[in-house]
Amino acid sequence: MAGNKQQKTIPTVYNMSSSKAREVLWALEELADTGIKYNVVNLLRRGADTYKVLKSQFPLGKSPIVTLEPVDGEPEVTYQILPNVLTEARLILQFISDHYTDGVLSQKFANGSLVTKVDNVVTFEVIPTMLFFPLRQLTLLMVMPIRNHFTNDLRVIYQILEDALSEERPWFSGKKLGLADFNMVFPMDMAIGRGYIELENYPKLAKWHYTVINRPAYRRALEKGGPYNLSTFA
Ligand SMILES: N[C@@H](CCC(=O)N[C@@H](CS)C(=O)NCC(=O)O)C(=O)O
Repeated sequence: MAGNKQQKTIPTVYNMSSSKAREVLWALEELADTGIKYNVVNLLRRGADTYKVLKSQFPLGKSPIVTLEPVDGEPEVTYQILPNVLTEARLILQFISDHYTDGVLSQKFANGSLVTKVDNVVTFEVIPTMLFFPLRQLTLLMVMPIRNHFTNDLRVIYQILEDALSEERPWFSGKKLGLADFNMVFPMDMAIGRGYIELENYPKLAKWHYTVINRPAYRRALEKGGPYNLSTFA
């Protein structure tokens, strides 16, 4: 991400383990080299107080949530619904781009389709695990065709993503890393982590993901945010 702006607020990221909040930590770590400061509150998905803490910041109680602390005692600003509180990963990333970087990062590719389909597959996989014999086995038989239907649907999306990348435009944001890339990482981490993609069929997508997960800022975000396991959701 390009440049730095004078930082007027210090964000605190409420980061639940194995959640989309990691995208936000990655973006902030990319900016840490330009002097941007932030705090992180780590919460375990299955922690006793996790949802209480999240809901104390925003009633929906979903991760990520970001609160903003003015640097020079400026008055609170309502960007969304509550003063100095941000929610929704995509909007948080947009705020980071608008407020902590020089240039407005363009959002050339929406992750909406991918994240929705991946979530559908996860939902149908998780339902049987919440039941006991014999319902678990019966439900498994019922939901597997639906799960497979969504997995097949994903192939079209992967191909669109594959075709969007090239030597000249190695990032979803274009020539340079940007918002679209931060938005894409969680659903791609999930698709790869849960085995919903045959990466060998999508070499450009595979290279994009490999490049992302080997960036020092992404690695720092993994260290700072604690557990990030999208197959067990620890
Ligand atoms: N649309 C929200 C979704 C946030 C969301 O669903 N977060 C998940 C983790 S990735 C969560 O908090 N799940 C806990 C739950 O649903 O109880 C966003 O993009 O930030």
